Amino acid sequence: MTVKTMNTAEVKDLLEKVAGFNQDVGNERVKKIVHRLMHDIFQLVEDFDVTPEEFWQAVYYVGDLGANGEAALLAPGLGMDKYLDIRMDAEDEQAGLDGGTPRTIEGPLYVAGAPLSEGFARMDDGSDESAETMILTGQVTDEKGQPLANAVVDVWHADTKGAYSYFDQSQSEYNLRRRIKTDENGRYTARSIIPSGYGCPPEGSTQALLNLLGRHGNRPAHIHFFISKPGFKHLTTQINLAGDEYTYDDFAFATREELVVEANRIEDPAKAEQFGLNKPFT
Ligand code: MBD
Ligand code: FE
Repeated sequence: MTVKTMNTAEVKDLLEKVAGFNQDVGNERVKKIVHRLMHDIFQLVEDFDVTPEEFWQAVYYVGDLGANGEAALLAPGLGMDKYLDIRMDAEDEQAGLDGGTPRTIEGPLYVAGAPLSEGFARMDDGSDESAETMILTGQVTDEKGQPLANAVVDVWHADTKGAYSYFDQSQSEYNLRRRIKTDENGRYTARSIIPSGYGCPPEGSTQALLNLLGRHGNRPAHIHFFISKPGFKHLTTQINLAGDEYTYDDFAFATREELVVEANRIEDPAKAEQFGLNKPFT
């Protein structure tokens, strides 16, 4: 028994007033976008016969989502971050900017201002004795493959419980977050611990909606990177560790084939030492 009200003069007039079309102040782009947004929400109410109870449930859901700080967590779960990435890829392709390490989403757990060092950093504070040591090393190059010295590699990742410092108050400040400047060969090395995958808070708003969609809220073990150098395009990316149950089933849709890496276990202590195992904390 759907009633049709969307295209009545009364609703059209309401939408125009809501978006401030009859005011000659304000921001034109915001007005147009809010007009379209409210139009589409009203249309959805009409098309799905959304009841007032369902409507208010949705409004309170958004309130709760904000109150528990999960707006930027639901966004990747609903594919929004990945969608923007797909758009940026298409833009790059159009501009002829192909090749190199592909981008993927930033996620909601970056913290600016991590300790900065040159060439090498130890990222973990040493407090987790059960953790397995991880050596991360790489080279930053320009689009022609020429090494880039003094690029900043900003790395962040979770601990063995899948938790990130700052958001997890039990970790020390900037634990598992570092900025490393590449050396004269464009190289950087970090000593850290192997992270576990992230899972959405089980009692949170994001997981509540995912449950209704029949979806899990897990990410595979991963390591985030920003790569930057003045005069060059900023790269936001991650690597995903191969062999994780969620490597190809990420709730945030961030995995890309080229970003899946096998970790090699180094058993020989002499070989491990080459990677700076006994260097001091930086
Ligand atoms: C994460 O650690 C993350 O990287 C993303 C994209 C979403 C939630 C948690
Ligand atoms: Fe993450």
